[in-house]
Amino acid sequence: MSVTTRREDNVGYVEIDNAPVNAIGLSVRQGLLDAVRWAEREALDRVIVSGKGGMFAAGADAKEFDSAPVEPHLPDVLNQIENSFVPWIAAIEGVALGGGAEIALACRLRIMAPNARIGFPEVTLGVIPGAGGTQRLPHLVGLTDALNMITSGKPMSAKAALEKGLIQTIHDEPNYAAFMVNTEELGCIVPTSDLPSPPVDQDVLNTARHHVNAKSAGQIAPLRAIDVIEAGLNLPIQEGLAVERKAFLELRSSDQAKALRHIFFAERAAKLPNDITAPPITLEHVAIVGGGTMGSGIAYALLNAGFRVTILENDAEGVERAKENVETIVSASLKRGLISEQEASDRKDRFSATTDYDQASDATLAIEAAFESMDVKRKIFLTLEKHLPADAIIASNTSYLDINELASVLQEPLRVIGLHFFAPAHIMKLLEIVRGDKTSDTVIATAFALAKRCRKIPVMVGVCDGFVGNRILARYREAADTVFMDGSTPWEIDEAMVEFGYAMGPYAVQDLSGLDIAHANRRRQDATRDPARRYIPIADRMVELGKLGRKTGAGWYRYPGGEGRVDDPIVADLGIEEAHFAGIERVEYSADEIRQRLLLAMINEAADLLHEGIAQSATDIDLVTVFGYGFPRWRGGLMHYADTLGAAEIVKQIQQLAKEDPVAWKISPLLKQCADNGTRIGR
Ligand code: 3H9
Repeated sequence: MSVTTRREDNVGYVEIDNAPVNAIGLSVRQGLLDAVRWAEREALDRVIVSGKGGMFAAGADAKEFDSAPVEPHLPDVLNQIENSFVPWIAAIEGVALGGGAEIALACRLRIMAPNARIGFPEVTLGVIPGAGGTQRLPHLVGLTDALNMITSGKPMSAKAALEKGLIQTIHDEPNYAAFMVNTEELGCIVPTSDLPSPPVDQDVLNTARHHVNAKSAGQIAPLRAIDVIEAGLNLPIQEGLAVERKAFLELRSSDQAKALRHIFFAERAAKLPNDITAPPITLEHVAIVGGGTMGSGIAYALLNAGFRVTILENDAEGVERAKENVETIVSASLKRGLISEQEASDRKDRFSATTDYDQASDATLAIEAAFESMDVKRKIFLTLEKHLPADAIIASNTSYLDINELASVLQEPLRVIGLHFFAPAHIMKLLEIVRGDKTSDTVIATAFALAKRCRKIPVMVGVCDGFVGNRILARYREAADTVFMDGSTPWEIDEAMVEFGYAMGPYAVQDLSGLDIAHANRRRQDATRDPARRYIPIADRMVELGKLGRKTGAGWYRYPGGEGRVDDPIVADLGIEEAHFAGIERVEYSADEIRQRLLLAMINEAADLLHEGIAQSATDIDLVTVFGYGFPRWRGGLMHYADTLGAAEIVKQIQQLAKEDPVAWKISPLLKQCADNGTRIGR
């Protein structure tokens, strides 16, 4: 039974019981409808609806969205609840999201536990509220707040919901508070739909549209939500609901909604592979070597997850810098209201920084986050081996280097793993877990357990230069530089990729991270680079000119006075010059041609990663590209997007490009295979 009913005196208790999150699937909808009839039959004086397990309801069951809707539909069920002569009260603990929040709107009264949250995250799944959210919410909170809540998808606290008029009461025990409501007063409460609509305000609607265009460019659902909310302001409720339902059903089967559902479920399915059954070791104290930006970000991520953390540094200056870095993150989190004073001081108590490795002698995990040099990292590994327990895990945060080579310096290479965090490590959700040839299952299981505790998305990858993410990134940048040298400007390339859905193009991103890191990498790769492969020297010239990005005031763009960004004709000239030296006749690429080259280059590389077994699945590549590299989430990740093009079409286009440069555009065998067999890459 997904909904249980119980009667006490004249009060009916209806409990949604559909673990783990009380998603509102068919059986819940049917159960709620039956409960309406039951309460009326029993002539109860109220129904108190709640969710089992301290969770009201996480919304409609998104797993059902791939099939045709089945009756009873949620909007009809909620109409019945709202119009029943037995008034319903929502007693909300945990979260009331999407359809869950819509159940609450159909009730006469909404009571929330102090730490509960309520919201309409539908746009994050590419849809809009489809069971009255867009129509009833403005009646309670007004137009501006309804637009904010629905277009942002962000849930709000009980306190905010009370202030906005979304709920009437906050109580530690919502069920008890609902029981105590005076029957006569309850009878006088008007159904949400019967409250007056706020007036149409074009300024407010325009601001919302402007905001959505700036924040969620390319996404259909938030704009559609505004249209539907606007339509409802002038329509009787049932007509407004019909407009909402039509838009919801259209969006539900849209490509964007499919892509967003894919990522939603992929994120939750990122777990330890089934064939690894070894239990993880218990971690309590973690040592981090290096307290720079990356090391201190990792430290804070671990402090947040409840670990004791010691940063190990070379000298007193390094110790001070590490302390300052962590302190800065703690203060910023406190200032932003992400943690309380108590939580901030608790994090500080669990943190230390020192030059004395013996202070980490009981650490069961050490993560090296030092300078990207094999020699430096080898030395650190040997020192850690000397000071840490013999079974402690020794991990490297390297972005490119060979984990097997690093592991080989230790007596027990099975204790070595790569933990590739992304900067800023306390914010970015992706964690590439790099499995070395000898890494033990226990160590892998512990890495996945660590990721879960830190609320990161773990993706297991194999050893190669750059693993999954940075190998694709290198190919993306190479394709961009080639297009630049052969005819475009960095700003044209950036604009084309922003139009595709990236928040920033490849050149603006490099200016943020600095051009020196990629430069050092290129020098490391000089010895092994395929001499037949075309080399684009523009980035090297940028470094020679001291244009290292924002930190030097100029990179691919100029940043006069540290503010704003201006296109730099000197940079554009570098492309023209290098093309001239190489005897290349430059061409003008359209935005579509730019996108085609950059995206196909990434897809081809990603297919090679799958073919070589470095990536375990196409979905893993989707997670890496979305959560580590800014690929638009609403396109579902690189390989999900590739499947919308189809392997045969991709191969055809690459074959065309290969006529210009057969080395750079060597088709991945996997793509060829999928094209020949007519199969999806994401399978
Ligand atoms: C909607 O409501 C449309 C309506 O307006 C109109 C209808 C007509 N469906 O996240 P977790 C699963 S659209 C199906 O790890 P947490 C999830 O896959 C919906 N399954 O837990 C996972 O499964 P597994 C609007 C769902 O504690 C398990 O539950 N609602 C759904 O970290 C645990 O999930 C949303 O967008 C779902 N809706 O976080 C809310 N939700 O164990 C989406 C979760 O097999 N959900 N699952 O891996 C969330 O934000 C989080 O899950 C929540 C819990 C905060 C609730």
